Amino acid sequence: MAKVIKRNIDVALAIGIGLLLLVISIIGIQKMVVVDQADAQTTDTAAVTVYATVAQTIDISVSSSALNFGTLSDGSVSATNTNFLVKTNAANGYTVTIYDVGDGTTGGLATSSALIAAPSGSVGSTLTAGTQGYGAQCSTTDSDVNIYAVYNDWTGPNNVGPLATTTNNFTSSTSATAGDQSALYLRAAISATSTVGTYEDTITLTATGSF
Ligand SMILES: [Ca+2]
Repeated sequence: MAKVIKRNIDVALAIGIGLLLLVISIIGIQKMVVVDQADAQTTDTAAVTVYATVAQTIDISVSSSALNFGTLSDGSVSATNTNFLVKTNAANGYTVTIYDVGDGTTGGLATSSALIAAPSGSVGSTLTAGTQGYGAQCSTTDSDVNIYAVYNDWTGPNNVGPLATTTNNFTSSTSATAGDQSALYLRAAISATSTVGTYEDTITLTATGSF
């Protein structure tokens, strides 16, 4: 009888020890779980690098692509004009040059056989009624625009600058612009004996950026 009781006590003790070990291990696991929660990553980042390019741009346009002096008279100096606009992101500005077709060799208003010549080289002239002549001038109210001296006499007495089949500097600026506006003026005069005909010239303005 005493042996049975002792065995039961041993069994109960073994079960008790077993339960105690079980509780201890559960507590241990819980602690491990708590440690894992403290280390858990709840945010993360990913970086994206973005690239974009701004290209060099320059644009020149004229408000009138055809000008007409009408019928010239030996009693007056005739004039006509068009505005031109330069846009560029060139940080150091731009230069505008001018050249014309003339008779293919010399600048001027031409027919297939006659020429009302413009001044050549880098020197201008002053037109007078009754004497053949032709040439270009520039005017602007834009303080950013520099007009090369030989073309900067619009307020003078019928002054004109040269037009040639090779380029002359016309205007310039030292900064980028969303739109610098100036005006190309042309003047022409004839004599009493100027050759009859329909005269024509083509003038090209070229803007070159200083990037
Ligand atoms: Ca301007």
